Amino acid sequence: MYDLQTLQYLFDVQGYLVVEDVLNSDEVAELNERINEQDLPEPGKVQRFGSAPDGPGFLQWGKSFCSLLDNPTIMDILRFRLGDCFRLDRIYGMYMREGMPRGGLHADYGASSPTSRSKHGEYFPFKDNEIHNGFVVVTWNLADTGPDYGGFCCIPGSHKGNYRLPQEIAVEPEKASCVIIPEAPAGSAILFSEALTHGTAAWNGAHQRRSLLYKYCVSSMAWTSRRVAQPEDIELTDRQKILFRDPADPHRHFPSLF
Ligand SMILES: O=C(O)CCC(=O)C(=O)O
Ligand SMILES: [Fe+2]
Repeated sequence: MYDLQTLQYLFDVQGYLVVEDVLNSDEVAELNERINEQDLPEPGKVQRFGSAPDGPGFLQWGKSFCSLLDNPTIMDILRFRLGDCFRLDRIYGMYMREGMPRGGLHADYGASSPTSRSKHGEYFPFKDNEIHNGFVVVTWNLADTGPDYGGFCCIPGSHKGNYRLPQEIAVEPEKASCVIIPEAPAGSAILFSEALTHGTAAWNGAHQRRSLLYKYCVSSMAWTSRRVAQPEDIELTDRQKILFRDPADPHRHFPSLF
């Protein structure tokens, strides 16, 4: 794995980052086993599972899901994006079977966002060598994803873009060479800024896509008015509990995670 400085550089210029081998094969198998136990409907009409809010979502399915909340490798990377104080805003799992179609390209902030009023190219304030960029998603891949299969796709660098996504790319992203599907094997985590133009590519793998998405934001922000609940009967660490707090000003009303 690259050192933190290099990861910071790559995350900044690309708007996303793939960190491989964060989980070993036993850890991936354990998470998959817990998901198998849920007897979820076949992916098809539904593409999401274990969402929260409301409730604790898939965090209730076992301690291994809670350990991902503050995985040490990922926490260090999140820290340089979100500062010392950030919260968990929402979670969900994504599963797909062969032949499932793509979703639309979108971004929640910046030029292509339908709602954000943040100035184009300015959602990404860089101050004192830190990027306090609002929302970062950590996607844990429990099955191989990449150009051969599908899964997460994005336009690298688009988080700094000043223009809206052109219609001809939005309509046929699979034909646009600027839209990439990063190689992200089982056990890897994809981190991306919600300001990045991204989406879900059609799934062509014979195996099921399985990813767990954890969405974090700076402590003073919130996406929804509802909160992810702590799981019952699973012991969380003090640090993990901080992630469930209500939005508040960093440091003054929200403690540091570090
Ligand atoms: O991983 C994917 O398929 C994309 C998920 C997505 O659009 C999101 O998390 O906002
Ligand atoms: Fe998205």
